[in-house]
Amino acid sequence: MRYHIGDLDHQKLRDLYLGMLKPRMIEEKMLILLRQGKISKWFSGIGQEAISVGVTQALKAEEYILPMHRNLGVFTSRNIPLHRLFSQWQGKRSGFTQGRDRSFHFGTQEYKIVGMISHLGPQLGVADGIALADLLGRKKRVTAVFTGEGATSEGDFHEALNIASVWNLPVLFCIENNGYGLSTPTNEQYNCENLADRAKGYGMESRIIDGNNILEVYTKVDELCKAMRKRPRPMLLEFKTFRMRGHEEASGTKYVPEKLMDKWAKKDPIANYESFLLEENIISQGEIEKLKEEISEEINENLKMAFDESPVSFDETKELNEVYQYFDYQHIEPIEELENIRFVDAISQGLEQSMYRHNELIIMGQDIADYGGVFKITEGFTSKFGKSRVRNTPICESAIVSTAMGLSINGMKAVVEMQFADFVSSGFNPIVNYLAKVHYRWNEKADVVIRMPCGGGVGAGPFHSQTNEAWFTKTPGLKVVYPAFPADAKGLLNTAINDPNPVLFFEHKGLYRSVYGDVPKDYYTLPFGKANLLRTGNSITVVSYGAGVHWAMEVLEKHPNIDADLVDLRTLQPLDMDTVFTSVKKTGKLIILQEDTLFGGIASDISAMVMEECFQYLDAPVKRVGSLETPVPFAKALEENYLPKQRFESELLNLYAY
Ligand SMILES: Cc1ncc(C[n+]2csc(CCOP(=O)(O)OP(=O)(O)O)c2C)c(N)n1
Ligand SMILES: [Mg+2]
Repeated sequence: MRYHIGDLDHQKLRDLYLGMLKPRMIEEKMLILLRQGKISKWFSGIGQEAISVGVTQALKAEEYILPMHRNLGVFTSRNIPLHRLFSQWQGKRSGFTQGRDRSFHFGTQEYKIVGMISHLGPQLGVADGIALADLLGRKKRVTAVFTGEGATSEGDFHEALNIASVWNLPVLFCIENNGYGLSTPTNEQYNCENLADRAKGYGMESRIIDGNNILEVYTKVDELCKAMRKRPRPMLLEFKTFRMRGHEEASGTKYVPEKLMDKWAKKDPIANYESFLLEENIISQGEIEKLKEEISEEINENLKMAFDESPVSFDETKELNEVYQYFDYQHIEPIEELENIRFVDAISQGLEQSMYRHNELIIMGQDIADYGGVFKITEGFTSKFGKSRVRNTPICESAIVSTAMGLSINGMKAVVEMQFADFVSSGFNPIVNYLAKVHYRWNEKADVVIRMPCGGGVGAGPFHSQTNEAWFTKTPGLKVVYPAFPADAKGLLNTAINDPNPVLFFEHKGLYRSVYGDVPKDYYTLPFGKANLLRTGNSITVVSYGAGVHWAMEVLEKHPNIDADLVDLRTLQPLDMDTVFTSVKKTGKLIILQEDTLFGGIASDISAMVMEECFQYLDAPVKRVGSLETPVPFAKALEENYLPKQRFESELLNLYAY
């Protein structure tokens, strides 16, 4: 291996050596503990230390770094106290996730490290968001993110690189090409010579770097970071290296040809560099021994601290309370001045007033800038807030949701407009796995609202009509809002934007231009988790939300003899069951109307909870009414019969007569 010292001084040369030695020695210790059954899974970075250490040392302490599962050297280079790492791996409280997640699946704002989720790819988009926040804040910073060569096959990789290039984000995309993704060799993973070559297709620069040569890694990355801080732009780096151990320790390396192992063993980044330093008299054998002793002592002391810490104990209230970030709701009472506007205008107004209120709020979505979005909700926004805050995105829902997550990590707020709620499936993974779980895992907020123009009755067929709230009410960590009236839509959207937790905000397209209401002109908020009793009666309780509320009102108006309580839920998570229980205890009968297909929807859970809480008050079985168990059809005759409006009328009459 050839080393070029360039203008690095002896101290730096020694720092780089020490930087690699530490994670190697920790790993060697961990492998022993693993065999003794004292820690769980282990992903080895042995042989790849030069990349983690070289890149981290080239970054400034205030620059974010997003490592993967083989980057122990990132954590040690940021000087995290080792006992905290050890506690993390043992699932103890002084780790970073209080026993809630394992290995390197955590982040820490204190050390500006944002760890991975298992799904690999979303990391890349999160880096985009962090870099975007730095860019908008005119901070001359770089964000570095890691990926293996295997994960470059995920769509997230393509999406994140494309966004970074289109938006000129200073992200250092670091591919560690270590020959395998689990057991899959590179020739079964991709069919190009170098992954770095892909940069050309995204319109960005790239470099191929010998990932086993610490001086090459450090000097090249350092030089690139300096250039990117001056002139922000993304960079794709392909580090050629090799995975010297199994994917994780239990899975072995039988499938790796021995010759390949031998070839790469000769390129060990630490052994080679150590010989070089000795030859050049930059370090002496004695100093090396002393360093090793010191590290060994540090490891043992810190291990003792971690082992001495008692295992986590279960506290149900604590677990439940920490799924969401605490939100100190500030009620801002609407001022009397009202205007009669459409549902769509109310949303637009809320969004606009929130943009004035929160300078750190960014809106992203397809065609939302000058075009104003397909529903024209952001029409005119670019002239008021500029294109850097009202951002057109490429068609890439997954990486945009991840970008929103990154903005939040770096101190901003984001609203993402799904062009249609149906398309959220392309951004599903980061919503349910990243945004939803991040607070519970490592106490980080996901200050993101996802706007979801949804719903049927508009003759738009299976892919532009769904109301898919049940995909999200199922997932702890998300809040789900579903207003039925303009005034609620505005007040709840304002609250959603204030709330630091991830909110799915459903807007029924059918209501956009058909429903008018008196809406306070100025800014105001409405609380989550408070249903609205729209009309009162003693004989039957009707519960619904969204367009269903309007269908229920229509049917009830047609049958003035039915004296019903009508409950508009307004938010589905949190869900105001108290209002439902109180009503059912009074009326003794409950019918729940939801637009979505019936099975597995929120109506089923409301029904179950009412059975559990109010059984002795019920005079009839709880009735659920929803759409037919088919995709949403296009033709009028089919869609009319798919939707539950007509069935609701007959079921209401049946239950009333029961
Ligand atoms: C979406 C998803 N698919 C599959 C896996 C299982 N898995 C975890 S790591 C891995 C291999 C990753 O290979 P690579 O990106 O090259 O990283 P390396 O492990 O080599 O560092 C696989 C298949 C996963 N965690 N997430
Ligand atoms: Mg790999």
